[in-house]
Amino acid sequence: MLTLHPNVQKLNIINFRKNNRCETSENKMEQKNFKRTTVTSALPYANGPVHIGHLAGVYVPADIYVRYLRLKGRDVLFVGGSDEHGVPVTIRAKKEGCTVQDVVDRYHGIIKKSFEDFGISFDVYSRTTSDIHHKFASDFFKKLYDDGKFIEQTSEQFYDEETKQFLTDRNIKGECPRCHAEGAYGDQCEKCGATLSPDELINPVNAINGNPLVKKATKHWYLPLNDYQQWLEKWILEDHTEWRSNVYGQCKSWLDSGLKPRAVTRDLDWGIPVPVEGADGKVLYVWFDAPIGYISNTKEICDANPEKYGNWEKWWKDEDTRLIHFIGKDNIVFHCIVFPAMLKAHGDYILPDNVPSNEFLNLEGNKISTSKNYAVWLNEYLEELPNRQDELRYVLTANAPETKDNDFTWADFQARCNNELVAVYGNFVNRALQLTQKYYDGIVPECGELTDTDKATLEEFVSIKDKVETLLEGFKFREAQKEAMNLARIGNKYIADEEPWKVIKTDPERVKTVIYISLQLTANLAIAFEPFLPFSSAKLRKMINMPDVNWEDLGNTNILPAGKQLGKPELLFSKIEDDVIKFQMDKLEATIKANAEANAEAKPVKETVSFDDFTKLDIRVATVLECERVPKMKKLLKFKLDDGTPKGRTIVSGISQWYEPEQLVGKQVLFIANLAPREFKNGLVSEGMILSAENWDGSIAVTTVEKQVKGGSQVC
Ligand code: B3M
Ligand code: ZN
Repeated sequence: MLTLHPNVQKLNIINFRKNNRCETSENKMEQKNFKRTTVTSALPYANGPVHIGHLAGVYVPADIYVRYLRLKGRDVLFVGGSDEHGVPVTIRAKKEGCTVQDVVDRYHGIIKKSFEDFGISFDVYSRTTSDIHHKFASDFFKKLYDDGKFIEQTSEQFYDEETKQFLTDRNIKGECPRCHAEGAYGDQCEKCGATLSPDELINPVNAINGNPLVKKATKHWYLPLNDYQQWLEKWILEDHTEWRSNVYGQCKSWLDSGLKPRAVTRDLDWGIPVPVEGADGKVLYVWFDAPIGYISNTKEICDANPEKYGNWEKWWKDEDTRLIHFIGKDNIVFHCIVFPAMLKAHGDYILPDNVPSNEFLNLEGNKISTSKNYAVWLNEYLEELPNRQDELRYVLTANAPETKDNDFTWADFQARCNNELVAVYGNFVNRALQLTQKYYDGIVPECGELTDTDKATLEEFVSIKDKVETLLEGFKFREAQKEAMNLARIGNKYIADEEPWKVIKTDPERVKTVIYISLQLTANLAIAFEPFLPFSSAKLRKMINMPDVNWEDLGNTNILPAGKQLGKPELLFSKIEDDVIKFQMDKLEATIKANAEANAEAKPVKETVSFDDFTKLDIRVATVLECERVPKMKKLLKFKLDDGTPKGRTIVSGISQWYEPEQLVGKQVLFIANLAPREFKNGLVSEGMILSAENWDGSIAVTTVEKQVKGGSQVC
């Protein structure tokens, strides 16, 4: 058996790491020789508090990335702020019966505090109502105007003669031309999801007061995106093939359908006045001024703190600066097409090098909605689960919607906290530190002879740095965090296998080595988790008396030298009890119920159909022979029906939330017998549809017949 002094061992292992260095981790930053990175994260509208969807989609990934760059000693500036213009804030003010300024002041404060509370480590978090921003955005527009980069166009737009106002798309409501739901907006029907223009709405009215609308001519300035089409095609489709496929795909589809001029001004009384003559009552379109907010906020912090940040221009105009935008998927077109075209038109600015955009996070299977109050609000979370920021950061990253929409559920939150943070990471660290305390008065023991298991364990964890770095540089935060947790798993398995609490009775010398190795692993965990879980890393560093984090120490097997006095051990994480989860579930259910009650009026009757059309539908009765859940498709129930044929019929229905399968066996149900079969992703085919009624609260009841009939009987 080979014996190594820890220092020799350290050298060997560092060599091992160098030799095994994975080529791909030679990151882009080094290849391109960027000197610094400007990281922006979307400016949330100050029309409500921020929720877990915001955190998961944008702010936690951006923060992980920035913390990592800082730990690597890179020059980085993290820019955020509130988006305080646009229609959403004005709608909120009308709803709350206060001024728009009141709304943005209140929510800017709440949002800023939530970000601070969750450790989102902005260098600057400002607002688009600041004087600096107003001047900056106004000057930006003026330069483009003076340089002839806009086209002026007069068009007919919807106008409310009583309030003497032109209405933006969002402020117009009417009947959806597709699904005929009432209350569709001028830009989108929330019921069927169709993207609309106000002209398509049936009976458009003012969404605020219900007034009828007329068409009236108005002049606006447009950025002719079509002029940038070719340049954008090359810059994105050829030069940025490394962008995430969701981002690249969305850009490609916009480019493929051909870009058109886009209005950059609006008729509105809230926003930045258009700085040219003849533009009274007009303001810059919110999507024109908001991204400029990234630049003006940079200017604000640099001007206030030049020793620390230098001149603002180096963060936006120097080719050696790498610009990264963190956003959600609904913002892709603005950050990849519109804003770059604005920057290009201006001419002085660098362009984003990457735009890591996430998909959406759902909540318990439903869409998160600010207007429906259906969300986990960050400010409320911290009141109800105090000091559990890292638990939420952990679960949101573990479930990050990086490549597809994902679902947050409280059951998963509890399971990940208890089975991973508490049972793996926390448990390992606690054992290592408590045993050090108990056997060695909290002093790191000497490392003795290494066994094969020791060596294998050490070798496993020296590769962690390369793995985590490669993943973080590639914006794969979910995988990167998984690697950090794997390190904890290695430690947990090691200490459980070595059982130092038993060995102490027979071979106390051996225990010193086991504890020594466990403590080095603990120190590595504190470093590896630092970008992801900053609060618990700080707590752990205090426990192991390691005030500074040196990222380069990751993978080092001799961080805490023998003889070092450690701090007092405490539990790193504590269990989430069932009552906490129940409280949250009850709260969501109460919101769903309140929304359902508010929408309880009967739905309008659909378009009349002829008797002939009606008789085309073949509705029949069947008896449920079998009913079961479908693996991996949790909304579905699979029915085997007696439909009067020898073969029977299989129908799949999305009603598992409302019935246990056994409740339905033996029941007679109505179904459509001549509906085209539908195939699900897993190959399952549904041969028709069971008819159900939707109750006022959104719950579902299957339809049945008043007395038993033969399977296959036709409804007439
Ligand atoms: N406020 C939209 C949003 O919150 C918008 C982002 C602006 S980023 C410049 O999704
Ligand atoms: Zn619709």
